Amino acid sequence: MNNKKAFIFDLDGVIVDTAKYHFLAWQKIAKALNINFTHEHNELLKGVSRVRSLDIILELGNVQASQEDKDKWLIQKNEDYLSYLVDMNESEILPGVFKILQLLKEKNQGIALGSASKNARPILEKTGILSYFDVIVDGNDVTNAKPDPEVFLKAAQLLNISPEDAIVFEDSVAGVQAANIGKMTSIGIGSKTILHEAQYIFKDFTSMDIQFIKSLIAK
Ligand code: B16
Ligand code: MG
Repeated sequence: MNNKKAFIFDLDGVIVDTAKYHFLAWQKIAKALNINFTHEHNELLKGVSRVRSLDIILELGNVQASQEDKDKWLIQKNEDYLSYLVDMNESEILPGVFKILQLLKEKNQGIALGSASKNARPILEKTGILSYFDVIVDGNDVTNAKPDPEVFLKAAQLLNISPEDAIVFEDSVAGVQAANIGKMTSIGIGSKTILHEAQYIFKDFTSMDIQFIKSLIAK
């Protein structure tokens, strides 16, 4: 029996905490438009594409805008977001992630990235973990956003592994739903209350033991 599985990692909120930088960049746009944008609102943007994120913020402030303005703000937001990533290095990898990546490599498992972000590659490069990934599927490669499972199905397909043998690590509700819809094993990373639809939930990777990963490989 072939025990090779596809382990698919979301990026923001799973491998690195870039949500704080997205927040700062969106907050600047919101402030300029007189929209009240809080940390709570920021939760709504997790796992959501850049374009949809702007629409959510405009809806919060009841602001109507032309496509031209929206395009301008999307560029401004991304330029500002990228400025926070300039000094990014391996210290920004979330606790426990490295250990899991190493274990999966040792066990010859398929490792993929499945992220909505269009900035995924430079983030993996800057944090020094790009070489761990056999496959990268990000916001540049998909047309349907999570909870559509396209991003994860593509990753499993590129690894040549069936969806039933894929395990997804996700911090967003939409991402957990995408994994479930794709008939994959969903592992929520974060709050039990928020991610209750996941098959397994861990606060972070430090609370996940090696035995658990080994049991997923053996299934
Ligand atoms: P970008 P993930 C998502 O990444 C973020 O959670 C979400 O907040 C962001 O809007 C989206 O990427 C797009 O990011 O502006 O870099 O293309 O969680 O799917 O890894
Ligand atoms: Mg995420």
